[in-house]
Amino acid sequence: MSEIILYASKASRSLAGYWILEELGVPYKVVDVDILAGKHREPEYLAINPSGQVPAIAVEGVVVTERPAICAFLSDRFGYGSMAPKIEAPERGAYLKWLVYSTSVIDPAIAVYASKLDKPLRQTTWGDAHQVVEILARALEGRDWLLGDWFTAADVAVGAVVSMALFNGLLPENRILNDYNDRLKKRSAFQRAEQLTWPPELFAP
Ligand SMILES: N[C@@H](CCC(=O)N[C@@H](CS)C(=O)NCC(=O)O)C(=O)O
Repeated sequence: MSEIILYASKASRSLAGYWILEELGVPYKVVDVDILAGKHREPEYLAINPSGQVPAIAVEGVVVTERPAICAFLSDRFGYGSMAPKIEAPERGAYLKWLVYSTSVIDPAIAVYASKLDKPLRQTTWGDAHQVVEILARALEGRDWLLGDWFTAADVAVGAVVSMALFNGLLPENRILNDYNDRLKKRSAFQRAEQLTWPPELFAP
């Protein structure tokens, strides 16, 4: 098995990195890039990710950053045909769309909503948070996952963003999205990832 390294910091968006690795069930090593201690700004880590952000992964020395790219790369490599629809599968198009949507549309919409500037924005490449929630709710109505019965890495990429946003009250309330989040949280891989991202000692008095 290839050596997989996950660069992660506690209480961060590293959740997505842990989660996809736990879903794939592959062994991996964690390098703690403690953001609070400023490790993400040290030259050793900037050589891995010049943005100084976590998560990042390295597989046999090949570095991948950005959560949807990490989800796509690992799933093609270790879950092709299961966590990632194959290239010829009709589901591949929607799969790629949701992967990209997770951080190119949902993330900025959340940032604007959180900043209380939530109003129609012109000349941006994403919609507002209300539109995002409506689109996700429409896609998930009557279905467990974004591709219907098929749980894929797209649910990890989108789910990690949505789940953290809902926890922090940074998306408008929606029953379908809440139910989706409940289903995500029941997955054992999600629960392990959550424990690794927010270990109990973080909450010790
Ligand atoms: N675009 C990145 C964003 C990751 C991100 O925002 N990571 C935060 C942790 S929650 C970070 O590393 N922040 C440190 C910094 O920007 O200085 C991705 O999708 O992976």
